[in-house]
Amino acid sequence: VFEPRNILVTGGCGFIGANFVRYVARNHPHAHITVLDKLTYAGNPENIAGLPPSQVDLVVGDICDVALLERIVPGHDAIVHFAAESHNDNSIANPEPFIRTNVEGTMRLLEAARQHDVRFHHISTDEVYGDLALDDPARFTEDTPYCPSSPYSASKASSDHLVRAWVRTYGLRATISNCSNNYGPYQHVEKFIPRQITSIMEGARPKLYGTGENVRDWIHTEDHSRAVWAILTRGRIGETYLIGADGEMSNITVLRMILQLMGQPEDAFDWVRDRPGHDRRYAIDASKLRAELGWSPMHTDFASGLRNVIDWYAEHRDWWAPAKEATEARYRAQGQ
Ligand code: NAD
Ligand code: TDX
Repeated sequence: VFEPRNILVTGGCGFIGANFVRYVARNHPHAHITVLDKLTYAGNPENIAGLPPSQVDLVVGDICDVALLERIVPGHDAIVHFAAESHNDNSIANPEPFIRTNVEGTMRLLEAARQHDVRFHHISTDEVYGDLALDDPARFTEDTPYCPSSPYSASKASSDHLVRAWVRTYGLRATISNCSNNYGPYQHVEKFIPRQITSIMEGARPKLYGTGENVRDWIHTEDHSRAVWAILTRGRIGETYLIGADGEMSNITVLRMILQLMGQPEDAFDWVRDRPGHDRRYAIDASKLRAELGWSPMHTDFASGLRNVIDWYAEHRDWWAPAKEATEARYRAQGQ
């Protein structure tokens, strides 16, 4: 078992990164975490506020900044790399930052990890595998061929290939995880679940893309954090692990659950323009992670998870309200 003492977490002020930092601070208090985050529109220092300064430091900066990496990487025994441009719709509107942060940024971190012999864990997505037909019984496994659809998923696929090359060519001690759609607290209001919840809270109607039949495989972000910790500390070097909690659901089903939980009629939403190239279905077979590392999800009741998330957004209006109007303005410009 590898027990990291000084962990560099990139993107630790974003949704999943911040949940991971909070998870580690709570469950592994012997570990010190340095968060490296550029604080883009998606990063918010509030997401890690209140954690003991003896456990967590924030460095505001860009993963593409070689001089900065040279200064802060030495002394860390692990890098957990969450930082990314993460939203498909943004990548369709403007792909450039996705290539810079997700591809070039990952290369810069890999180089720093190689130079200083630091264990590396790369956070990626199931979207690198493309999509499945709605009626296909198959699910993604670690052997599914890469076939990304959007500029975002192509940039994440590129980053995965870079990590593999650094393992094979330079012997970097690295692992990769590809996770399905996360939900939980601190998720940006541009994403499906928080967008709909906060729109209803503002008296606006949710917006469903296309037919609403697209399927996503939902996992609670805390189960993602537990899986990442298991892979970081006990995973085999050079391996990829898929992370998913058997949470397949169509978008329209999720939306109707949100409407019902919030006391709205089930048809109180608008159909809007579909996402270009919209992936139909994602589905994860997490057998390898379950069998090798003994991981299984704790949040298996999606309806109660969703209720907790609705409560969280109700209690944290000050956190999301400042981003809401700008986000909706961007969507309006795209007809979504
Ligand atoms: P997010 O957009 O909420 O957060 C991304 C964070 O990275 C932000 O804090 C942002 O400020 C930071 N960042 C962006 N560019 C940076 C740069 N150049 N230098 C330093 N920091 C930078 O994203 P998220 O949803 O939390 O996703 C985190 C990771 O998990 C990503 O790698 C994403 O591809 C992956 N992932 C996400 C999901 C999901 O459902 N959201 C599922 C699977 C994998
Ligand atoms: O308003 C909306 N209406 C709608 O119908 C939005 C924002 C989305 N959708 C649909 C598109 C997708 O089918 O809901 C589904 C989920 O959309 P997103 O929240 O944008 O997530 P997705 O595109 O599936 O990607 C997410 O999971 C994989 C994350 O954003 C990625 O970072 C991760 O890699």
